[in-house]
Amino acid sequence: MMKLILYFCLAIACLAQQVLSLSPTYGVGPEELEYYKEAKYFNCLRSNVQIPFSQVNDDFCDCPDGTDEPGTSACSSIGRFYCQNSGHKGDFIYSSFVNDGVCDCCDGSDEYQLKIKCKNNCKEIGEESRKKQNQAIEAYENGLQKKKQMEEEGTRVFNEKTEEITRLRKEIDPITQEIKELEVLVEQKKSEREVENKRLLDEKENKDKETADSKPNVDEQQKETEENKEVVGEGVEQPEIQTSELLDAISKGKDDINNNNNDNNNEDEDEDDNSTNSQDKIGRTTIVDQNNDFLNEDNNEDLDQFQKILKSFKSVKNSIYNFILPILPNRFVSLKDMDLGGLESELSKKRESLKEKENEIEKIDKMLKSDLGVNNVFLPLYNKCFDLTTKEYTYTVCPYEKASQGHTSLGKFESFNNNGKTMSFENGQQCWGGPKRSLKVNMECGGDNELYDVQEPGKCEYTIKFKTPALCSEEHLKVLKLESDHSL
Ligand code: MAN
Repeated sequence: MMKLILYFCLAIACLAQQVLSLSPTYGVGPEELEYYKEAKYFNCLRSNVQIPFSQVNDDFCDCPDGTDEPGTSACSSIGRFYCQNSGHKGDFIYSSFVNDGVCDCCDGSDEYQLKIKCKNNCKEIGEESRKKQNQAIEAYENGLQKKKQMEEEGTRVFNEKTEEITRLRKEIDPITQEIKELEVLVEQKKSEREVENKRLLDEKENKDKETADSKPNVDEQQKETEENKEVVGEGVEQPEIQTSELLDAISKGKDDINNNNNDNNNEDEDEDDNSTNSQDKIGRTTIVDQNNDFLNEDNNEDLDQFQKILKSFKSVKNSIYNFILPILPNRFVSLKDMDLGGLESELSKKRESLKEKENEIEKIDKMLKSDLGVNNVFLPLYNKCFDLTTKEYTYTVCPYEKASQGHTSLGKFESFNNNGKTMSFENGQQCWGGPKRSLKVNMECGGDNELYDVQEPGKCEYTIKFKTPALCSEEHLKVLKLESDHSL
């Protein structure tokens, strides 16, 4: 029994000896070493209390800030212990981890009471960590190079777009002027046509009246004339050939028909005259010689055939006419020589071209006025989209535009925040029992533009990380290199 008490006392003494013999600088970080130099008194570092220096690292917490026990766990809730970790990099752990039976420092210095035997594996860990650090530095340097390319591309595109918008703005004025002129011409043509139509109508009414007076069966003749009218292309005035006119020509024989066709061809060149001429002929050709050989019953079939051929010739001619006119360049057809259809088609082409240019100007203007970062570094991200596919969804982020989760909108681009490091997308699809969906894209330096690590920290409030060369900086590279040097 006496022996046991002796062993116990020895063990306590050994332990006390171990703690008591702890150097006052044990567990002190390199920046604070100077405050732990041997002296009569120790000034607690972060509180206005002075204690005898002999009480530093005596395993009893005296300073309210715990700074008198850097190497023990006595001030467990507030103190910090510094692991030297030679071969790797020094690090702080909570004082409560000291001598708790778990190896926290890679050099094992936190477990000096030998409750557990810790291996010093700082060298291996250090080598691995340096390898990773070097890779990170390499990736960063690569990112910085790509950033330069993005800046170059951004500035080039910015200048090109500035030139383009200047050119487009210059092109707007003459087109607007041309549209105004065309509008006037179209109005003119319309009123001319109205006048002409009215004149023709009056004239026709007069003729009909005259014919009615001189011939009782004029109604039938009139009906036949109406039936034989051609359906002409929209907006294009066409020569009318009356059946009676044809019959008249036929009654005079083939030569006359040829002449008549030639007349019609000439009329195509001046359509206003054409209409007048054909109307002129109405009255003159209404009487048909029923005894003409060519028109006897045997020849009715030939006549039908002939009329069909003439009709198809006219419709082919009309189609060609309608097709060619709109595509004929202006230098071949002067505006004042165009008919109403041609002018209207030209007007709508000009209006379309104006609209296209105005839209393009608006688009470019919006882009040039956006926050494109220093040296337009973000401009290469404009009009681009990036995807991240997880087990559940594909997330798409189109910087400056919109973001989505599959088909669900996560919002429209709102602004850059957090010193240009976060892109905010707001007002996405309403969440069931929650807010409208929104997304924060947190950017950091990387060798490529790439999304990763999507989270939904709040219901329908999403975050996603975006690696981009645009966020790499020379200053941060210096910090990385410094950290790497310190870890040696
Ligand atoms: C969908 C997704 C989820 C979201 C729920 C909310 O399932 O958009 O991200 O949390 O809706 O109801």
